[in-house]
Amino acid sequence: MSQLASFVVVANRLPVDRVTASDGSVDWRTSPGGLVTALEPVMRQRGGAWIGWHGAADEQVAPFEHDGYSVVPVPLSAAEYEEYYEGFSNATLWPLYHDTVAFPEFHREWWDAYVTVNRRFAEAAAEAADEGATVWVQDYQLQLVPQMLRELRPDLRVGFFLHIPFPPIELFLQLPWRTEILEGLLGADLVGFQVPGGAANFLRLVRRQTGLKVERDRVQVTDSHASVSRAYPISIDTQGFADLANTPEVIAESEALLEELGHPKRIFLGVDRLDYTKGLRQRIRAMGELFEEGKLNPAEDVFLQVATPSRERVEEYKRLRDDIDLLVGRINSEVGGIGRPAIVYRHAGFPRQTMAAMYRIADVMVVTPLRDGMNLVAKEYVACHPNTGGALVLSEFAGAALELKQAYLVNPYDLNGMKAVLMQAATDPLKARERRMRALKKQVKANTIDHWADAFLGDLAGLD
Ligand code: GDG
Repeated sequence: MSQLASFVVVANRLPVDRVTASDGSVDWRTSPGGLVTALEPVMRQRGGAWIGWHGAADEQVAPFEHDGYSVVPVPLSAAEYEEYYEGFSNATLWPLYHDTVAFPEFHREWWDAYVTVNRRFAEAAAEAADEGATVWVQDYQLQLVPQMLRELRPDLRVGFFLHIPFPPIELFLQLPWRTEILEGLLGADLVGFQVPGGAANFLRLVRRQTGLKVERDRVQVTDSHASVSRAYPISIDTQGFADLANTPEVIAESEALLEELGHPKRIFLGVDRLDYTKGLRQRIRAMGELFEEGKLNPAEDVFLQVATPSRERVEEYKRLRDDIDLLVGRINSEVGGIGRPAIVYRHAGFPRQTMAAMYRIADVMVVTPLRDGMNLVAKEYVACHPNTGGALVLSEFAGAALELKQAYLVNPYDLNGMKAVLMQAATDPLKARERRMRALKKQVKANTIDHWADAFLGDLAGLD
C-alpha cells in the first residue's frame, strides 16, 4: 500500500466483490448485506482504508482506490472460505448468537481456520495503519482481531462493533472457545453492540468468566489497557434512501411494478436475505393462512416477498430455500386466481433502485425476524415510503424494535398474534397509521448512520 491510513475499517467482506464472468472478464459488484449498506457511506465520507476479503477464493488482488478510500484485499483459500467463513462464522457463531434458532455446529478444524484467518486480517490491519491510527474491526467473523492487533500494534486505537446480537450467557457458554473469543474482544478499547442487552450480556459474561475488574461498562484488562462496552444502534443513510426513492427513475419503476402486479389494492412486502433468522417460514405461513381464511383476498391483496440468495452452500440455508419454495408453491396452488398468485416470491437480488421502488409501493412492510441484531430493511422502508399511509409490522426480536416503537410489533413465534397484527396494520384507519408513520419517520431522520459512526468514533477517540 502506498500510504498509511489514519482510519482503517476491517471487515470480513470488502464493500465490493470481484466477479469473474464466464468469458474471463473481471468486474466489481457491491457486496450484499447490512454491514456494507451501513459502512460504505461512512467510509466514503471519512476516507482511509477498508481491509477485507474480495469474494473470490484462491486469488490475490492488489490494493486499489475506490470512491475516495483505499481497498485492501485479504486473500482466502477455498478451504479457508469453507472452514472459517461457511463453517465457524456461519454454521457455528451465526446460529449460536441468534438464540440457536438453528443448531450451531462445533468443529475444531473450523476453529483453527478462524484463528488463522483472524491473524491474517490483524496483520493486514497492522500493516495498513499509520502510527496512532484508529482501527475499527467489524462483526462476528473477526472477534479475535482486536487482541491480535493490540499485540502487534499497541499504539493503535482499536474499536470493535458487533452487527449481530450478543447472546445470553447461557448460550454463549456452549462455545468451546468462549474464553478465547472473550479475550479477543477485550483487546478493543471500545466494544460496540446494537442494543444495551448485548452489552449487558457481554459484561455479565466477562464478570463470570475472567475474574477481571469490571466497573459499570469498563473492564480493566491489564494495568495499561481497559475495554469499554456500550450500545450503538446502527442506522442508514436516511436522506440518501429518501432521495433515491424520489428520483424519477424509481418513481417510474414503482409504477411499472404496480402495473406488473395488476394494481392490487394492498401490497404486503417482505425483503430479506434468505436466512433462517429472518422468520420467513412463520411469516409465509401467517400470510398464507390469511389468504386461505379469506381475510385477505387474492383478487385485491398481494404478498410480495424478495429473498436475496445468501450462504447458499451452507446446509441449513439449502434446506430453508427448499422449505420456502414448497410453502409458497403449496399456498399459491390453493389460493389466488390464474395469473394472479397470492404470493409473488422472488429468490433473487435486485439493484438498490428496485428495492426503493418496492418500498415505495408497499402498504404493509413485514419485517418479522426470529432474532436480528438491528434490521436495516425496517428503517429503509420508513425512509423510502413516500407518505405516512404505510405501515411497518416489526418483530419484537429485531434490535430495531427498541427504537421503532410505533411500529406494529409482533412476536413472530405467535402465528395467531402475528396474523391479527398484520390485519390490524392493513385495516387501521388512515389517521392511526399516519400517527405511527410520522413518529417512525422522525426517528429515522434523527438517528442516521452518521450519528451512529460519530457516536462510536467520538467515544473511541475520547476514551482515556
Ligand atoms: C446484519 C445484521 C444489522 C437485501 N437484499 C437486497 C439488498 N439488501 C440490503 C437491504 C439492507 C441489507 O441488505 C440487509 O440488512 P439487514 O439489516 O436487514 O440484515 P443483515 O444482512 O442480516 O445485516 C442486521 C446489519 O448487519 C447492520 O448492522 O441490521 O441485524 O444481521 O440494506 O436493503 N440490497 C440490494 N439488493 C437486494 O436484493 N441492493
